[in-house]
Amino acid sequence: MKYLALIFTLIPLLGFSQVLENDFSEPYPFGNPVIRHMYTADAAPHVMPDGRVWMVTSVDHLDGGGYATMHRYHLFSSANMKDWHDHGECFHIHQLEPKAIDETEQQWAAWAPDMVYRNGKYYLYIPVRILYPKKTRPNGGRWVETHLAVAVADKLGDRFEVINPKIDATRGIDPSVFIDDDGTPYMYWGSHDAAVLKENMYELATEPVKLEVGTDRFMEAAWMNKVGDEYHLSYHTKYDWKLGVTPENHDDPERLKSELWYSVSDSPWGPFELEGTLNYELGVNVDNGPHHPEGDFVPWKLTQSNHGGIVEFHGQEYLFYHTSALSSWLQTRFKDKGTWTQRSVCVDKLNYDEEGKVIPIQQTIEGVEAVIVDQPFEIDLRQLTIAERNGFSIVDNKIITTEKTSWAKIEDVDLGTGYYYYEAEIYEAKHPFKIELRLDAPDGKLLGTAQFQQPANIKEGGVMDCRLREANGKHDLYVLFVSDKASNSFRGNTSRIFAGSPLPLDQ
Ligand code: FUB
Repeated sequence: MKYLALIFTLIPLLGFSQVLENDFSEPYPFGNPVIRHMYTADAAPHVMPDGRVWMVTSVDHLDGGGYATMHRYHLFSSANMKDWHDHGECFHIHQLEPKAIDETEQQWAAWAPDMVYRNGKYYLYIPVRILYPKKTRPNGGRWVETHLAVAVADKLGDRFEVINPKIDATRGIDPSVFIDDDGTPYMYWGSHDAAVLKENMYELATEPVKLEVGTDRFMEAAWMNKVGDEYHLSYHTKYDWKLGVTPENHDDPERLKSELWYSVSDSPWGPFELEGTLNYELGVNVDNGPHHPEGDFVPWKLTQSNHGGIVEFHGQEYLFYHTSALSSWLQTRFKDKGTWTQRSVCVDKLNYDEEGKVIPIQQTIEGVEAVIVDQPFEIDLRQLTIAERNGFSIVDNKIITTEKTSWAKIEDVDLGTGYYYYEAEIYEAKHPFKIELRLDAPDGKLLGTAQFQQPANIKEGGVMDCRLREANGKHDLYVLFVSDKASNSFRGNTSRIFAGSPLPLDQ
């Protein structure tokens, strides 16, 4: 904790150090980083209901200036992981505090965000970092305050509007939100803190807890990735930032390096056990990478701020991280390392060995190849025949259950290389219920859970939807209706699995 506080107090001083001119006259010649017209960092990637991969990123100032000058977020999307469209600024720190930058003695910044979709809305999680330049700590360092805020948008591309300027009981940075297969939304942040979010997605439903992560090297940037039934928590390690990297100490095993590690548990609450490295120090082993004139390492090596986000897209996982490759190119044509806070988002593949352990990613300068998805956008489940059913009947288009868990089996559904969402439109329901989607048996693998819980919605009807995880291949699909009451009834219309292929930008 002391260590982290020290970093927070020193980073601003270090970050101000370098302001170099950017020369865009010669285009950056490689595929990584993926955004090359501005500086981006801290990417949070997710497949959204349009089937595209979206990422929200921090923005590092074009003229440098350091961590205190991170004031806004941009949104980008891709249909193939390779070509990215800039949807523009989606949030500015002025939306939280109009005087945030110029008129107060405090300097407000927005650091590594996350963004999730839930029941028709998009939620943006913002770590607010306030620096008090004139208020010093007893040790001479500057006073820093951090907390989390939430903003919401009805559609991606719209500006997010603040819905909660400060989530109670949050202190720390780098929020990441993970919705489990049973529909529970967890938030991870700070120094391995975790809590469940309320259904409204902008308040905590539980007290924060400190997770056991199996190492004292955890520093920041928690990210949850569920792999099969295992919960993989990845994070940036504490490192020896004073030492820096030189040609001499470059490979020294004793040097504490800035890496991404991950710890594993069978529960989202842990305890987690350290399992291994996900991303080596930035710039290590880059195939075909340009070399620094002074040594056997790439000139864009960063000695800190290794920040990761993971997304699965049609059968392949990808790690999003950032490097200073672009600033190194724009400022010195790869003759020097680029700047700490002029970072750029890179994408490379994340693979596993035969035992299911992560193989540390191969950082590349070429980037990944384009993914071509050739399958329908949606599967309309109402058009498919129910091969078998249990515990419900259909009368006048109304589903009437006689058991707390009833189900319909639909045979041989082709989920192709992946479908990412399920949605049902409900007109009326007698009692709250949820819909689970499972593979191959009523108690088979759970893909996702859509909840229809709020009494107000029960009278009015509405849409229930959920994200599906690992919905691919050809399977018998089981649609389960689960309620506390055996005798329930509801009437609906749409029942579809969708986001199977990315929509073009204009739809
Ligand atoms: O980008 C600002 C901070 O640097 C993030 O919050 C950290 O994870 C590190 O990337």
